[in-house]
Amino acid sequence: MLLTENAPAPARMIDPAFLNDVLTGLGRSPKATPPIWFYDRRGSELFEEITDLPEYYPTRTETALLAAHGADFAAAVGEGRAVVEFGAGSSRKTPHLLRAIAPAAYVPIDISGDFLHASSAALAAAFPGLPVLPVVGDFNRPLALPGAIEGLPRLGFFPGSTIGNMEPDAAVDLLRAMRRLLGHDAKLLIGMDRIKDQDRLIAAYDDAQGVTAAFNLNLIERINRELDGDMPIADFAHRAIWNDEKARIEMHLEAQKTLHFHVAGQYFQMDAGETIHTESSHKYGTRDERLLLRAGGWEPVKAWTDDEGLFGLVLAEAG
Ligand code: AVI
Repeated sequence: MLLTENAPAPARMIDPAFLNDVLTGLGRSPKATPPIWFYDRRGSELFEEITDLPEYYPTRTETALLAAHGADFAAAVGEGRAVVEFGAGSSRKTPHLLRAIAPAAYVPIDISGDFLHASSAALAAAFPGLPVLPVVGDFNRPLALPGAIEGLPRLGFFPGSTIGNMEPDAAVDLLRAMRRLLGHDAKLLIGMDRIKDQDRLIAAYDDAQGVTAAFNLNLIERINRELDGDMPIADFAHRAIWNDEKARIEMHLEAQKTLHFHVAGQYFQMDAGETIHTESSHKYGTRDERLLLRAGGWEPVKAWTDDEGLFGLVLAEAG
């Protein structure tokens, strides 16, 4: 049962937030752009391909955890909650949780209306009788939950280690905002990628088939197409670096020679070897993940991991 309260935003020619982030990011030193801009249609397709790569363990590991521990989730969470998923539900992960805990409603929140409505329709078809209430919006900004779940206890669901793409201070702010949105008796099930062997991490972000490189370089295609840019894509190379001090994989686009280009009429220059830092993917140890949750107003109560300890799924209660 798909119930829509919010209409998708109308399509625009130039997204002013994208323009502002790119011009500001290319103007600073070192250059950096926020990772949200990877996800145009092509970027989203490439990300889906990444999740199937042999080197990219997070998606299959987390999905296997969700499939394996349904009885535990049901015991810890109980029936009749409203599940609020931060991000459009994935057809691979979300059904495992919904089947296990028999929720009273399902509310996926995503900034991309098209993607959200497609995934919501698929989940509504798979769970007849479950009210599915998609909310189009940016969960990094204040938003309202549908009136239909008023009074229901909530379970926040934030899989995929998406929290890892945020700087730790922004991650704490988001956890606090989730805590406020979900209420005092809420629980949160969150996926976090663990710190591990450096070679394994780098391979996951620099795969042999070059899909992650294409995903990173697609940002340049998007800037050229949507922001009237002339960035020479062939003169950039994908780099994935482990930053040990900050416990994160960084993706960069490295200039292969001195470059001169324009974006929206503004001139930029890059030296050979200079990079644009396009994404950080923070990895958390078992203590770090608990510390992060507590700082965000959540008390961790249980955690599940795979045999190799690659990925953590943590259940926390509103603190
Ligand atoms: C979406 N996010 C959790 C992915 C990650 O692993 O940080 C994005 C990604 N970037 C490169 N590969 C995957």
